[in-house]
Amino acid sequence: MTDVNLTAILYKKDDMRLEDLPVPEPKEGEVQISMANVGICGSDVHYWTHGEIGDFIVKAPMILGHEASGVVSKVGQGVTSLKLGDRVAIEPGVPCRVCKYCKTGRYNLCLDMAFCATPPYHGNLARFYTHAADFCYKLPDHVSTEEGALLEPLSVGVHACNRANIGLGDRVLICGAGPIGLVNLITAKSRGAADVIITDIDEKRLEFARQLGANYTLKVTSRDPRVTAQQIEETLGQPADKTIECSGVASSIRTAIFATASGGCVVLVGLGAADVELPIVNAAVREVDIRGIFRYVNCYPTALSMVASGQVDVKPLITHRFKLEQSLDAFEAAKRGEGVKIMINCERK
Ligand code: 572
Ligand code: ZN
Repeated sequence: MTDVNLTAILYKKDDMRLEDLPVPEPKEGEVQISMANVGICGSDVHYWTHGEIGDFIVKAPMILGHEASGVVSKVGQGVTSLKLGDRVAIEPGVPCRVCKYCKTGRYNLCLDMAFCATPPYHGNLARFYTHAADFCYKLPDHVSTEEGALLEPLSVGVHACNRANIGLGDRVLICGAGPIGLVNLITAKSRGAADVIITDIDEKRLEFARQLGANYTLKVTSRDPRVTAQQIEETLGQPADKTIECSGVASSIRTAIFATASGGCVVLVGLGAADVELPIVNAAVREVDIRGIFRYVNCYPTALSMVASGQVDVKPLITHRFKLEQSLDAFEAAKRGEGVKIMINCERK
């Protein structure tokens, strides 16, 4: 196969193909990017294995990938912020810029957001891709393109910790030690959390979390959320000030509420069943706020500063590396639940 713009396209459920597509040309305000690294997200795997997430259904072939970085290879008309050869991290969601959410700075809530690899919008797991220049962030020389790709999941951690208002001295509970639990762990620690306890049902994931700086870990064994909450309180010496729930599992969300101190906050990051029974009166009468997040907003600059300053090290999150040509193997490994972050390198040889 000729390979000018080798691209990973999802045709339908269980049908991802590598094909050579035309090289896209940057429109006004856009840059063309020679892709460097793309991390695999749970949603990429889910679209591949199920063909849909909630109301978002793959009805036409869709290019996968949204945790990405690359090198500017062409500059569209009117772009002055970037030049040929700039290494950039790509913020994958481009909003409408004119609605009330965009105009008040909460562009993540924009109803017209074009988000990479969310139907009907293409992602960037390819050799070449075009993107709005103002949603590309130039990487300093000492920040790698792998770190640039990791700014995407890190931004989810930054937004969740912003929503929980995590700060100096906080005792934080993180439920779930998958990639998103881990970026929240890193972010909470860097914001000065005194103690972070992280829970999971998988001991290997907890060991990984300890290596990344978790003060305490708890392997969840009880089916009773009150029992698990009691174990968390005993470990921390008191209930958690703030909790970030990253599993989306109903029993874990219940645990999150019971384990959070009165006046505290639970941020729901993980998404599972659409309807979940919760101890809502317990939360209400103890003034435990329950907040959601939708991706992130204004977080890329913060995530980049955190990495560029050396305050956080995201590189240990990468456990597997594949070339673009090996994308199917990479997705198979992700489907098997191997490792933490699987990174695909899109550079030619
Ligand atoms: O990296 C951003 C991100 N956001 C995810 C999932 C994976 N990666 N979200 C969960 C799913 N929702 S959604 O609204 N949707 C499929 C568009 O259910 C978006 C946020
Ligand atoms: Zn994602």
